[in-house]
Amino acid sequence: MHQDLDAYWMPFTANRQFKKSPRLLARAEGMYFWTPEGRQVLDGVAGLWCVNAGHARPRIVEAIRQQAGELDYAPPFQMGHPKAFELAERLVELTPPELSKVFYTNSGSESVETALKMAIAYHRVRGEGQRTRLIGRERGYHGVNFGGISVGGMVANRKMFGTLLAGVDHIRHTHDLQRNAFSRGQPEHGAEFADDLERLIALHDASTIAAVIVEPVAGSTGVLIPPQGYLQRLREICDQHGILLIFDEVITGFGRLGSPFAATHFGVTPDLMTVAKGITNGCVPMGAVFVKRQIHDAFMNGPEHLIEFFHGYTYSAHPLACAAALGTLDTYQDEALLTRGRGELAQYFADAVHSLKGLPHVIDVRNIGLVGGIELASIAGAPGKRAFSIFLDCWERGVLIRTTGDTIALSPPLIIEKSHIDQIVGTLADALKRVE
Ligand code: PXG
Ligand code: PLP
Repeated sequence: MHQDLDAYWMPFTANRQFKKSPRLLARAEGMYFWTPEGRQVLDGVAGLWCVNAGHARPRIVEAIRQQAGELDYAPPFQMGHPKAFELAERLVELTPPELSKVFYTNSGSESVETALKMAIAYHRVRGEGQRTRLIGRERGYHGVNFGGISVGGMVANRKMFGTLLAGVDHIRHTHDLQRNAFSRGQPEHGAEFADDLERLIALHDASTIAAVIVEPVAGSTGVLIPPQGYLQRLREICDQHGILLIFDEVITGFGRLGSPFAATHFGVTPDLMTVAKGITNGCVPMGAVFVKRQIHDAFMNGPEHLIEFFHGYTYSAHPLACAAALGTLDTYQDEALLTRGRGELAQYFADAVHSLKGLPHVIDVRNIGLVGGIELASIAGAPGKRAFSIFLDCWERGVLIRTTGDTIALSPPLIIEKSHIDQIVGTLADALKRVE
């Protein structure tokens, strides 16, 4: 390899370390990547929590190929194309029935910005323009744009970027190792963490608060699974106070938990729901915001010739993305992938990840659907270093995992078989035994 790596400033990457010993992927199919040298690497993280149907699936590839030759681009403002409408109808068949309107974006970050703007504007069109505050949660991840990092709760993503959005506050996170370590599925303790919202309501008054945004299961910040009853309690408090509840389902959407969405999985329906990633199986960038009909309808009151919501992207409803999404939904349907992460396979996955309990440095194992989190004790003074060593070791031995801080995250494609689970967890176990 004599490729020049200089010009590309890589995202969320230790650029200098990477360029000294690059990790390149050249091809992918099914559960595997291949490096330019032809080394096979098992994908334990569905790319970046997005390739839910596995790589290079024929119906998706063919849909994109055909679309590129048929309609490469169509302006989305004051114009439309058939697949954008077809996709919307297909999508809202999968969501809780109340979430029956969909607005397209190009990423999770854009979905979050869109949902936050919709929430504030919704109150304004209803004559409650004083409801402008946004409430996020500690250890939340909502993408990297200004709204998302403002409501987000990861200090590294926030501290470099000034004062962020005004009028944002955060409820506490739900991580409680002392009471909940090594829980299978939803932890038993901590529904009362939702009551922290009452504290912020007492401080700011409900009449100033537009919305609360949370990830039903926090992914990027280390696989934090909601305690039993927690999401129900958040929903109740929002309802009592006229506050909109936004679920950020960028990771949990499209089958990750063993149901189409976390909302369907937990039986708690938010007012708005953001998605991305699995909507196109990661093949073409796309995101979306689902909203309740009454939220959409609140905007539909002015003269008919006027634009109702001053928001949108050049690439909203991009034809290639719509085609990829339709091919993706076909694939999910053909293979019943959106519910594959429950039942026997999820049991097997849960048993496998929990078998890591007792290995060196492991202080917690968490799981839900086809998501696993393995939290390690940090090396004193070097947080994240131990998990990153494990990541490098697994990569050398042909398994791609993901780490955040000292938590290892597993989120394999939903087509995974038991033999792949054995390989991922076996490789991880060996790495844990070797690591300093
Ligand atoms: N919300 C949530 C809940 C996410 O997980 C985003 C918004 C932003 O989506 P985009 O498409 O703008 O990246 C995400 C993205 C990780 C990791 O390693 C997770 C994400 C992105 C990058 C890394 O956990 N999730
Ligand atoms: N910046 C400039 C100068 C633009 O003209 C546009 C869109 O027309 C944008 C940014 C926004 O780009 P996008 O719609 O792809 O988000």
